[in-house]
Amino acid sequence: MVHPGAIPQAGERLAFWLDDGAHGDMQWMRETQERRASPTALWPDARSIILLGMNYGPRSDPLEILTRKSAGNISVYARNRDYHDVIKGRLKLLAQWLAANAGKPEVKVFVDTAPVMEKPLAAAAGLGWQGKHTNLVSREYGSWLFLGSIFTTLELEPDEAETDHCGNCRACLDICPTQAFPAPYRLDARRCISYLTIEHKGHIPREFRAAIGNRIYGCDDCLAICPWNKFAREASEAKLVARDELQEPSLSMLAALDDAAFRELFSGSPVKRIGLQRFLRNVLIALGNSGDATLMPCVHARLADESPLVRAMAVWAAGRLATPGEFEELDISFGLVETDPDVREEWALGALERMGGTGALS
Ligand code: B12
Ligand code: SF4
Ligand code: SF4
Repeated sequence: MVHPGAIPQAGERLAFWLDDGAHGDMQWMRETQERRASPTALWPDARSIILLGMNYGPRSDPLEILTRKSAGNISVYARNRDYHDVIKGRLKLLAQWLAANAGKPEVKVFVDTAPVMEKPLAAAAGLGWQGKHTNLVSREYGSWLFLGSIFTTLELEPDEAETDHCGNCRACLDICPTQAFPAPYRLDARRCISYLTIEHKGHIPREFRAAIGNRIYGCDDCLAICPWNKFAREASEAKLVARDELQEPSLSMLAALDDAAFRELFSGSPVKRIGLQRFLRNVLIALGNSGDATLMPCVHARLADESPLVRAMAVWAAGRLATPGEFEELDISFGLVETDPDVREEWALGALERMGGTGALS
């Protein structure tokens, strides 16, 4: 529990982050800046904020799947139901109890559904501390807590803030595949695989594609490497335990999904929110990184996809998997008739790379 004024530094830090452009094309972060920076601006009548964490600890080490290159790695938080739905239900029950038992105060519940800085608030409420990877780390659950909050007009006694237990450790900073941390406690979202594969709607810049490996939705590396996970426990809420078919799905199965099959497979999961085209973009990057030439037919089948976003990554993947001469033949069949400028550029850069050039034009 904290009072609304408990995070005086957060607004300034948010402004620094936004002014630096670290939010990339998440324009909604800028649009909600004032309310996000201050819980009082969000709801002037709020007197107390109750912070809650929900454990979603994985069954096995998420870093292991990264070595199985013909499978897609979906980040732990998205392997079953959307946490917004799961947690909101729980928070509402608690809020109802509060309303009925504490003199009918006004209550509002949020799980990343309003502009609330959940991490610094949770740290101020003693749930954990913001680690150098910027997420909240708990001494009891490691990195694996979802956060939510209940705002109320009720005056409650505040808890003590948790202190920083990172010490000299920098494991999360060093493991990041795309060097997304310009400094400890600061994340440049534009370089983060979570942002690139989930939030970013356009083509993924060439410089990050190889580093993405088989991460097709989000990334857990900085969370998974944290030594405090030795205290982590497996999620007890069944809706947050990985569904078998999303634990290690084969890239060939995923690349063949049509819209209906995509919606069915990811029904209730946060993955559904990015839509089939962005999802296939990510799967094709993973195929290109698989080093498995037997997967070339999956890539071939997407070279004539109706979406330029998908076609572009099919070309990139073909450039990485095709046998000598094969890419050049495909270029004659598909590249010469391509009309989209971005996809044409992928053909040109792919050809250049295969000739030993850098392909560093974009
Ligand atoms: C935008 C966003 C993203 C963006 C940007 C992430 C970021 N670090 O800002 C992207 C898309 C990259 C992202 C990725 C992920 N996200 Co996210 N995301 C959010 C969201 C909506 C807002 C976060 C925010 O306010 N960012 C703005 C920056 C400025 O705030 P900040 O990160 O707190 O920055 C602080 C530090 O920089 C610190 N600081 C700055 N300088 C200094 C100096 C010192 C010395 C110190 C101590 C601190 C410090 O002060 C800042 C203010 O507190 C929250 C939900 C919410 N409403 O809070 C979820 C949330 C943070 N995400 C979450 C999760 C699970 C993830 C992923 C793990 C998902 C995944 N597996 O792919 C990754 C983790 C990547 C990472 N290392 O952060 C959870 C984190 C839970 C937790 N235990 O902390 C949240 C809270 C959602 C939830 N309700 O559970 N996310
Ligand atoms: S989520 Fe992945 S890419 Fe993003 S900061 Fe962490 S390790 Fe780096
Ligand atoms: S990995 Fe190390 S530096 Fe990073 S959050 Fe965990 S304890 Fe802190």
